[in-house]
Amino acid sequence: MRTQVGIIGSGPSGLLLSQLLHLQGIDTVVLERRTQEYVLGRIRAGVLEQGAVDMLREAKVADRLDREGLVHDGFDIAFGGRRHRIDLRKHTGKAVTVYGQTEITKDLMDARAAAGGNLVYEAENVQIEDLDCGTPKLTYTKGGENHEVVCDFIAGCDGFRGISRRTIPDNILKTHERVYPFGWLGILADTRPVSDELIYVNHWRGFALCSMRSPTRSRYYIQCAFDENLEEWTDDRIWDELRVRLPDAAAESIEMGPSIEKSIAPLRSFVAEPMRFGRLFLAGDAAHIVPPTGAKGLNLAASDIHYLSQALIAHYAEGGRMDLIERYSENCLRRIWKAERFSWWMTNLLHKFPDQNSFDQGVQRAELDYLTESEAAQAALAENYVGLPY
Ligand code: RFL
Ligand code: PHB
Repeated sequence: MRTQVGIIGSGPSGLLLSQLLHLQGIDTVVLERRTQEYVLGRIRAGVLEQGAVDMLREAKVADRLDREGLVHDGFDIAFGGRRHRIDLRKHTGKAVTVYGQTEITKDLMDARAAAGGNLVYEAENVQIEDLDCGTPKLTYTKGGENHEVVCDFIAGCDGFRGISRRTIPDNILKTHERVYPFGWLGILADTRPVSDELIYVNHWRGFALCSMRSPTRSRYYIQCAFDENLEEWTDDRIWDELRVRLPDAAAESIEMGPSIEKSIAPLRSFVAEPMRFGRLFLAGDAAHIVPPTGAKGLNLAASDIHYLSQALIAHYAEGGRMDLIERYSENCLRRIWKAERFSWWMTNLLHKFPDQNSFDQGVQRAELDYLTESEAAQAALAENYVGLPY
């Protein structure tokens, strides 16, 4: 098989890239190692910056998002039993949109299928070959048969555990990492969300987050040990622990119900650079991870794809133009490091750290107090939360 851009991974990064390139007449093949059902079953992000919404509109996959997405002008931070609102609209003139990653993935998959896009699920043992020549190759196995795709470029959109990043030689790739000593236990339930807006909670027993997917579907998280055993968390135990951490009025009014999904996610900050090695590009979680506290992971994937699609479109439309391709890594990383800083800061602000002493607790409390008293501090938080410019 021959294509212009070979894409590994059918998460939001890979699908969005494939769709944007398709709209400009550029041919892609997407190789995904899982089944379509598996990819659609993963419950992940929920909060979109305006930049990500604009990208989905540009990709012509935003009809349902525009109908069903919930526009949020603010969110609450709770500590010491009280809630404090951060007014995103007042401080930035912008808002965020709550719309599940699962829905975005579905909308993109439907659009690719309607356009006859070449998406191969259950592609096993995907390998990148001949990266040092002008036409690199993707090889894979499916149904016991070997296949190969000859490409002009390869986009590694295969997430944190994919193979693309590992293809870049050790003496070229630099990685930077922080692993946090806790995880998030998430529960999804068909119950009315406890609040119209998100509530991020700092509590002495650990962080909690009240989020949602729709007016009838709630998503809640509680901080847990990083090696927590999910089996030990019955629904009742999760609801009890969540209610202990919420301010009283929220704890009393929360609607509980059976979970339709439960999972534990570790928290990590990670950056790999450079994000290009010859004709191979890394995008999204393949290149960087943020702890979910700032809701930046999917949004960073969207901004990477903005830079990558622009570079590839300019290359094909303008006689092999290379400057945007050469600046891809640098352009992405400037924005990525700012989102890394913000996510790390928000994680430190809101979580209980096992080795925190009374001094650390005092500083954390002072930072929370400062945030509620200072318009400037709220404006800085709001500016980062709605998303820095591309
Ligand atoms: P994905 O979504 O991981 O997709 C990668 C795809 O590549 C496939 N793959 C391979 N395919 C072929 N061959 C191989 N060798 C392969 N190896 C892997 C995988 O099967 C998969 O389908 O990466 P992508 O596209 O870069 O998208 C990134 C986002 O998924 C991620 O950043 C967000 O989900 C992070 N995130 C959040 N981001 C936000 O912007 N806002 C949020 O509110 C938010 N909340 C979250 C989150 C992530 C969470 N978890 C579980 C990590 C909440 C949670 C709990
Ligand atoms: C979610 O709804 O899954 C969500 C919302 C905000 C975050 C992280 C996750 O910061």
